[in-house]
Amino acid sequence: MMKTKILKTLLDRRASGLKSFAILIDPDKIQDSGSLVKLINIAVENKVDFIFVGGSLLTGDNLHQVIERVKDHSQLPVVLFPGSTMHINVTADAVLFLSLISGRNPELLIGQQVIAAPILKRSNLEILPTGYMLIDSDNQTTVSYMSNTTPIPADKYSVAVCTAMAGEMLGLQLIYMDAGSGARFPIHPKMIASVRRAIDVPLIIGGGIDSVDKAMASLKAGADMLVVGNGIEENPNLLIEVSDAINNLNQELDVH
Ligand code: 1GP
Repeated sequence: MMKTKILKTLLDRRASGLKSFAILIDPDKIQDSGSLVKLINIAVENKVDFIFVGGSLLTGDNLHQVIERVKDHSQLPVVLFPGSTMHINVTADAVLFLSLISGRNPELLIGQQVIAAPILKRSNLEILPTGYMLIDSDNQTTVSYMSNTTPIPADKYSVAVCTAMAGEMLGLQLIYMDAGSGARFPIHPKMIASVRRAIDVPLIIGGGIDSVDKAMASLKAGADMLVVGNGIEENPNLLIEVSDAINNLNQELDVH
C-alpha cells in the first residue's frame, strides 16, 4: 500500500464533499472472535470506510489478534487510534499520529511522538498527522483522565476554532474532535460548523454518537468522517443505520 493512500482518499473525498464512516473497535471490549467476525462482516456489507482500532487504555493483549481478524475477513483499511506508544502495531495500515492539541500536556503534544518516531519510521504504516481535540461532554472520559488534560469547554466555540486553526497552521493534516468514548453528549453541531468554516483539512468527529439523528447532525454541520464505537457495541443496527444515512448523503452528492 502506498504510504499516503488513506490521507489522499480523505482529501479527495473532502474535495468532493463525500462523507466517510469509521467504526472504532476497542480490543478490550471484544468478547470472542465470533462476534468480532460478525461485526467485520456487517461493516463490509454496509460499506464502512475504515476500521479504527484502539483506545486510551488497553488492558488486554489482543490488539494484534483483532487487527489480524479484520485483515483475514476484509480489505478494510485498519487505522490505529493509539492511546500511547505501547499501542503501535505494524500490521495495521495506518496510524493516527495524534497530537493532543486541546491539552497542555507536553508528553502528549510531542513526548510520545518522539518515542514513536523511530518505530514508525521503520514500519510500513501510513502516518496520519492528526490534531486531536477533546471536547467536554459533561462527564469525565477515560481519555481526559488518562491524558491529564482539560477538554475544551463544550460551549467555547472560539477556543475550538482557534485550536483547530493552529493545528492546521502547524501542518497537521487532519483534525479529530472527540467528545470521548461513551460521551454523554456528542459535540454540538454549532461547534462543528464553526470549526469547519475555519479550516480546510478533513474534520473527523467522534464521541457519543449513538443515534442516526446525532450522526446526521454532525455530518450536516460539516464532519467529513464520523467515528462510532460504543453506540455500535450497544446497538449493532446503528452501524447499518449510520452507514445507510452516509451512503444516501453521498449518493445525493454524486447525483447533483
Ligand atoms: C472515541 O470518538 C471515539 O474516541 C468514539 O466514541 O465510543 O462514544 O462512539 P464512542
